[in-house]
Amino acid sequence: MAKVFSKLSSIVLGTTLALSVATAGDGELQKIMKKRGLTENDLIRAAKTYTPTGGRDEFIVFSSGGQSGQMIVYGVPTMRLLKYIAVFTPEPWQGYGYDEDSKKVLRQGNIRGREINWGDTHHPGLSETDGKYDGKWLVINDKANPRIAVIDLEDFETKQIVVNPIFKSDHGGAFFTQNSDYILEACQYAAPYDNNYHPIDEYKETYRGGVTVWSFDNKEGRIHPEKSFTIEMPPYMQDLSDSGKGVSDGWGFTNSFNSEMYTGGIEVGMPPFEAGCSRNDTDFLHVYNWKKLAELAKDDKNVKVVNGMRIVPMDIAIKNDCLFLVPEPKSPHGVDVSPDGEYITVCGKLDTHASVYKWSKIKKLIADKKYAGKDPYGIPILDMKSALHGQVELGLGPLHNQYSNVDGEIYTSLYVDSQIVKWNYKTLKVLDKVNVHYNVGHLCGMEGKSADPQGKYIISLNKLAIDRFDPVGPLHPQNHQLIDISGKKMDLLVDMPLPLGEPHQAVAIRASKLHPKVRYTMGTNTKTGKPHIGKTLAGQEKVVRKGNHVYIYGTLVRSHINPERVTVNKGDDVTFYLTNLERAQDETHGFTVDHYNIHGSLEPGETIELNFKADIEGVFPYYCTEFCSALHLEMMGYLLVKDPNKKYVSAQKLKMKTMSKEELKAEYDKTVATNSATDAVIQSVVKFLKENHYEKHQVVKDLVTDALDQYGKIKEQKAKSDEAVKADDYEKAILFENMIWQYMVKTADVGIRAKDALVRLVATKQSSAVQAGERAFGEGGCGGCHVIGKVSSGPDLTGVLQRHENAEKWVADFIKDPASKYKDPYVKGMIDYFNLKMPNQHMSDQNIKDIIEYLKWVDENANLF
Ligand code: K7E
Ligand code: CUA
Repeated sequence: MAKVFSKLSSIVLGTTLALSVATAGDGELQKIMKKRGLTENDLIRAAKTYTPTGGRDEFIVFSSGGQSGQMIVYGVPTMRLLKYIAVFTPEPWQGYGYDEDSKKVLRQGNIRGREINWGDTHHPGLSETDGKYDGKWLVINDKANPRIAVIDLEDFETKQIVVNPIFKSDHGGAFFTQNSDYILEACQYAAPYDNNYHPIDEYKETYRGGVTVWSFDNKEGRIHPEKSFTIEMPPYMQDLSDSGKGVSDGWGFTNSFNSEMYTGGIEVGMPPFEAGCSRNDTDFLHVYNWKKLAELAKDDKNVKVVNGMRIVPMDIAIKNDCLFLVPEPKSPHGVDVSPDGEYITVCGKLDTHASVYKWSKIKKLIADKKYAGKDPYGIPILDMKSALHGQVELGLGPLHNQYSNVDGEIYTSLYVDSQIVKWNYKTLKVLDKVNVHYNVGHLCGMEGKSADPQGKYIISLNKLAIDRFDPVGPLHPQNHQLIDISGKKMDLLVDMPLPLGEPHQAVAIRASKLHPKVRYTMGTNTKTGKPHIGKTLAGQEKVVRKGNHVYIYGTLVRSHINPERVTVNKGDDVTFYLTNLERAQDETHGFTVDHYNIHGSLEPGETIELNFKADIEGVFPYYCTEFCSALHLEMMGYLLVKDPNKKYVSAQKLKMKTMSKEELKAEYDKTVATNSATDAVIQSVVKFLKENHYEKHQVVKDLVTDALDQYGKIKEQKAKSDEAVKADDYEKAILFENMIWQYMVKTADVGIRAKDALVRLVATKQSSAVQAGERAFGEGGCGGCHVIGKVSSGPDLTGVLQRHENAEKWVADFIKDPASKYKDPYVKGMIDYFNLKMPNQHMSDQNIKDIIEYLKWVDENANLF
């Protein structure tokens, strides 16, 4: 309470308590460099990545969260973590897996009736229009339990999980086709399509790989399994994939690493998989016409159905010229299609070369039916040499590629050499190499796998951190390293440890393409986007019993939960339907009932459902789990669970001393007086807002709506207070007056934010010098004593340039060397009045010049302060 009051008094009195901060003088930078052992290059790198408070990033990265089954969101170039998105794994902060609606999404991922509560996420994909990222949907695969999840980029929540019913693992997904009609998901470890036992000796006959082509609705953001199909492929252990684009649109490309069809067996005296899978010099790049196959798959004649999945058998695909193999250096990993779709680069882990295939050559070989042979399943094999544009020696362990905005430019990770190579896939020339820390896997370029790569940065997604960071035990974080690629030479800027799982692949998109919402329509089920069956508005709160099931229709708004007391019988089923009534940005409330293992996160406007059986007797506090307001701790209630078969003896009532009526009346008067003082502040803000036509600015309008929303609740409380006074119940009246004060504080809080925002908008535009001046004013600590528009612990500076002759010079001299003017009668008077001397803040001449510009701007807009 004390904290709130001091906040309010600062609102009422208009004073700001700030401490002055020493400015960085000229020698300061040198001092810090010396102390921290920084070079000039370090400073340049810092300047390229550092973003002052309030600044935003240019790109947003969505990284797989590896074994955490989640996704990681961070910004570039700051490498600041922004969010973890819960996908295949329960995540209590977001309530994911702890409230009913998110559980429904998570449970779509059950496999053969079993709940699976983790995932091994590998490859995120962003939805595309014409091969360019459209910022609408994000998908990711789970390698361990072959599944694909769809995340809505309007709210960064997982909306759908689809299980692949015939694969036993997947890896080469999730890859959108260029207009997001389909998502490709390639199998990894070959296995029988059905769920039965098949001896491994029958590997060649009964084990299969393949690529599932999931039908996707880019408007609605959902996969439609019934419109999807799988292309049967040999058990070659399909690996990474990519979908064609531009000239190769309609086709898909998938690597494989076990064309030997080796089946291991250390225990029966065979060499391990790793030896047997790399015996041949080449494996196969699978080239398939998914577009034509999608048409064929619509006809029941062309498919067989296993576990509900429509499968196009190999012979149908072969007969229709839809499936081909091209040899590729053994045990490859990444396959990446160029922005125009003409070049397909394959990197082999065991080969030091990158192999660049040319789509027009492959196409011609297919059209001419020029086959070098057939594999044991009858799939035509194209001649490797004739399909190749060329090969380039890059180094040890090339894995994955990304593109930049420069034509022909490609970046490849070298796992064994721990390097990134920049080269040209058209001229086949190596251009530059940079060392990264240990063992890079994927690379993440800025929209680097779209038809419109942006260049600027590449992120090296390293597998090992080893000694890079402060030790945190034998399990180390992963290390993402940001590399500037805008110059001729690559320049490694900064490291970021990622402590959640192994992020295999990450995708980056321009931040300007994302438009997430700040609130939901009131009462939304966020998982379906539809009104929630438990939607409850203010005044509709109720508790309904139906047999042994108690339904609570409740609401949350700063700072109370309605209802605050719920009593049920032991053994009852309990359902909480809760709606967050807030409209204000970032006013999330959390909700839990202690001991019952439930938790919900309610974003503004969201309704959630929480279910449990009240199977233990007792008193269970429930509360809001987000520090949502000054009175967040008070945002609570009690669930009382009593045993209907038990007799409870009432406890002896303690005699408590109470206040006299006079004392109560005095407290009531004091509270009322505080309220009217607060109201006066609110009215002055409202007057300002109206005079300056706040309604013309949507941002401010939203804030004012939030503020008035709170203010509007006062009337009802006032009526209750007056009623209590009439009934001579001052105790109750004080409580209602306190409630009024709560609403006023909230109104004033948002109102002042609105005012600040409006001032920014209606004031004359700040030149860059004015902006620099304002920054220097703030960072230099001037605000510690001077508040624009108010007398604070120093004089108001509005009009300061009118107060002196030749004022610009006067003020500049004064800032530069205050002591030189301490004897000036005017300054002396000020010193006596404020009992403070203007200190020397060691401002640079440039800072001072900018501050003068800022003060001129202040004068121009004096009416606003
Ligand atoms: Cu780790 Cu793409 Cu699954 Cu390569 S993958 S590194
Ligand atoms: Cu709502 Cu804390």
